[in-house]
Amino acid sequence: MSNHLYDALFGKYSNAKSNFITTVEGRKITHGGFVAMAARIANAITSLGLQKGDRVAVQVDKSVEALCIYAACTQAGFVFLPLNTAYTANEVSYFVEDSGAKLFVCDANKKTDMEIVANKAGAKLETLNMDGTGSLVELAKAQANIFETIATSPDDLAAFLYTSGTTGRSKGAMLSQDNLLSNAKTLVEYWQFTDKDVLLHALPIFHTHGLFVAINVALISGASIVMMSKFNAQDVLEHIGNATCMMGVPTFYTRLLAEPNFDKKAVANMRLFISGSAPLLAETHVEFEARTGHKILERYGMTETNMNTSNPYEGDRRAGTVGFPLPGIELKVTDPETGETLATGEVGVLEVRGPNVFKGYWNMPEKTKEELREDGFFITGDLGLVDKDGYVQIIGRGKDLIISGGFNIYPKEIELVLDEQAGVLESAVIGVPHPDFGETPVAVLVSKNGQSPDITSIEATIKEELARFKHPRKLIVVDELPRNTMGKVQKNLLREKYSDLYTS
Ligand code: MCA
Ligand code: AMP
Repeated sequence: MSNHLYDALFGKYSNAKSNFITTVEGRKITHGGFVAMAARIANAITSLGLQKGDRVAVQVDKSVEALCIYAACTQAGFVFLPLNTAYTANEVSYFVEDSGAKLFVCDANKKTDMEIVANKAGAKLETLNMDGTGSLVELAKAQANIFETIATSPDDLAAFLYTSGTTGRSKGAMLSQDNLLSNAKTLVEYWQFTDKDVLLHALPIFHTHGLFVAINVALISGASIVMMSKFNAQDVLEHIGNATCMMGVPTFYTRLLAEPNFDKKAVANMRLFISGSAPLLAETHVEFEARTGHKILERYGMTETNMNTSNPYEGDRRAGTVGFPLPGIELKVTDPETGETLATGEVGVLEVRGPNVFKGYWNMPEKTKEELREDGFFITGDLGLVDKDGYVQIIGRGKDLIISGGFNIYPKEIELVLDEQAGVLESAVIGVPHPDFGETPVAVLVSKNGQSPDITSIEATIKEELARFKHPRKLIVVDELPRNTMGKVQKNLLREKYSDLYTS
């Protein structure tokens, strides 16, 4: 029976002895071994009563077994829902409940808290730990190495990835099998991946970049992976000699440049460095080329669309641009008020259409309608232009979003927590430049009736409610927020005022 995504990514490898993953700890997994392990996990999850279309929420550290859950979901037609490991139990609770997940897999260390989450959502709970142990793996051990692949159609859902929204409520982006497969196939060709490639994989596997871009591209091309559980510049230096390519967020590249040994000799075996998820500063491009002889290839994507544009593999990779729309993907720049298409060089909202564009937000038809036009164009909320040579430039964001080290932070989510705190009348969270993370959140608070907010207690609440990467780096108390004549908070003025808190 045919299963669009599984057949293309995993099915073709059953029994293959070729090397798929080598971890930096020295563990080796063949393609065939991986497929068999995924089949055991598919059998295990099915034995829990899950059926095609059911959601499997997963908040686990990066491991081969964690990737096998993704493969198992694909084979059995479950919808894979990976979650950032930094999310607190409060945050996770919303995702598990909202998605109606039937199974939630977490680290055994978090089991006590997560049992409450799973029970509240009516989901079954299993565990998987960083070292590959856990109740799910125990259950899988007794299962057969073969799983009868469930037939799917290209439009069947493969994954939900939650992205926060400007209203503070996260939205589950529904990605179909074909959304993922069409994009990965395009990227393999565009970036010329082959089975000779060795991808140094240091990204987390709970987001589009580390999961769908990196893993799917490797699987389609037959490239093998050197897997690190998380990015660390020293580890990259140690293993880059065996790799041919790497994908990273800009923080990876600035951290590597801070290493004196990161030079032409260290990267002699490499053919390609790709950057995305956040803007790469032109100065990083320039410094990187001077140090390594390589021009970083910058591309642009979104959770809702996978990858939209890329600088060329052969041809001029231009700093400050994200290249051209990928083959099969249309991109236009429109007037944010009227929706009219703008001329070359004019700044507006970027809209994209193609087989990569998601199916809408789970249980949010109104939100879907606001962002996904009837003619198939998705309104990205990014502001940019197409220059006379056809290169797309991202100039800014129409949406109130901060990107810190490649993780998205929606100020509204933090403001909602801050506004509830004793002594706080209102708040505004802004992103300010940061040398390591690109941007970092800073909260500006207005005190209520002259009371001074208790910063220590507010920080404790934030810690309880929000993932570490969302914590404002600084809480600043002011008398009032700047507003325009319509009463709207002028965050641009706050950004200007605090722009050099961390850079000079
Ligand atoms: C960790 N911390 C962070 C971040 N990561 N704080 C802010 N922003 C972050 N991104 C916290 C840690 O919990 C720690 O807190 C402190 O900051 C410093 O930790 P450090 O060891 O320096 O951080 P790290 O663990 O090295 O992580 C930094 C990182 C990581 C390697 C840049 O954040 C990362 O791998 N980012 C990649 C994100 C990504 O994959 N994005 C793709 C999204 P404490 O000191 O209290 O312990 S997909 C996407 O955007 C679209 C589709 C696209 O186009 O790709
Ligand atoms: P996410 O919601 O995690 O999918 O993040 C998508 C957002 O990341 C986009 O809407 C952009 O604002 C930003 N982004 C991704 N790649 C780039 C890039 N190369 N340059 C600038 N911004 C980027």
